[in-house]
Amino acid sequence: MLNELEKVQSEAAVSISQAFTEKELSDTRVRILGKKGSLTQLLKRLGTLPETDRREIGKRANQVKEDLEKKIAVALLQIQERERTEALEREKIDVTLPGRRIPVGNRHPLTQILDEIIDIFSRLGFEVVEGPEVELDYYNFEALNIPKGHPAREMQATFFFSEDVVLRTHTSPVQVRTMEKKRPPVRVICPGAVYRCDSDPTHSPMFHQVEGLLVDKGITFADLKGVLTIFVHQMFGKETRLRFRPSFFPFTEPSAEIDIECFICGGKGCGVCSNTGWLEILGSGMVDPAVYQFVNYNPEEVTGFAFGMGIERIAMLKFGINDIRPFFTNDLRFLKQF
Ligand code: 2U9
Repeated sequence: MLNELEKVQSEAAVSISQAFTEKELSDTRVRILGKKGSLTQLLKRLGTLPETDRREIGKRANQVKEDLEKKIAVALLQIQERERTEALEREKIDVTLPGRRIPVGNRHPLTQILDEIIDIFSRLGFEVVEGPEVELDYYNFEALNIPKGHPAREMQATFFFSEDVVLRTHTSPVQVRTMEKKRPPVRVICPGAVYRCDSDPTHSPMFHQVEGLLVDKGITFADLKGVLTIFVHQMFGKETRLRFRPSFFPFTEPSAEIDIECFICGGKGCGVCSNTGWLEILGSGMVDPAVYQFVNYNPEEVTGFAFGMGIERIAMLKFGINDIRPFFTNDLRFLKQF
């Protein structure tokens, strides 16, 4: 039995030294000292030995047990120490490495132009108001003095949902809705997407407008000229020459379009300005009294002016782009240039 004890001890010592992980060591411990472990089996047989042998072999067996328990404890400490060192090595951070560059995006060129327009009119006391893109024929046409059969309806190739429901062709319905809700003074700008069945290099079936409306007691064409001159000078530079050219819109009377001197040719005439020397950038006019009837404003008490512009057109002029489509195709090579 002493021989068997020596054999268990030496085999167990080898197994303990070979255990690489805590799990392997714990399995080894069970194989030696567990209920059915090699040493436990031997110890159970001690009772069958004669009295004299039992004491001597029992003493030896206890020494072996203590020795193996100590070896297991030491091995455990070594495994834990090695695993800690390995983890530290694995998780080492080189704080001297340069950081990873985070790509910085930029605002869409149309958003940049819109933000600039909003800033200018905010400083002049205008408030931003938005409204639905799917609109009633009433707000898009009727209340703007464009009755059924009016030629202006054909000019704005409209997308219809039904006879009464359209995709708005301009943001003017937002001003009508604003006037329905609020008594004068009204001083709003209305940005948003609008839709017209039109598509070529300079027209997209969806584009963006900013329209504005100012209604109060005693507003005259001089206010229109003053406000829109300030806008043009802040948007295109205070040296920019501009002119008010008579025009016609069903919802304004009188009406005027605003041109700026062509900054490509300096007014001499070129391809961009179709040899006129001027670039059209805004439409405007005094609100037609007929429009006030629809919103229960009294044209004897209040007057006002309105204006409208295409954001894509302003962006194309400011950035020198001759094609509207890249604004909507999400090509980063285009968008990153602005
Ligand atoms: C109300 C009364 C009047 C809005 C106006 C224009 C002139 C205009 C065009 C510019 C280029 C549209 O994008 S574009 O094709 N707009 O010229 N818009 S006055 O007049 C209004 C609006 C609402 C109640």
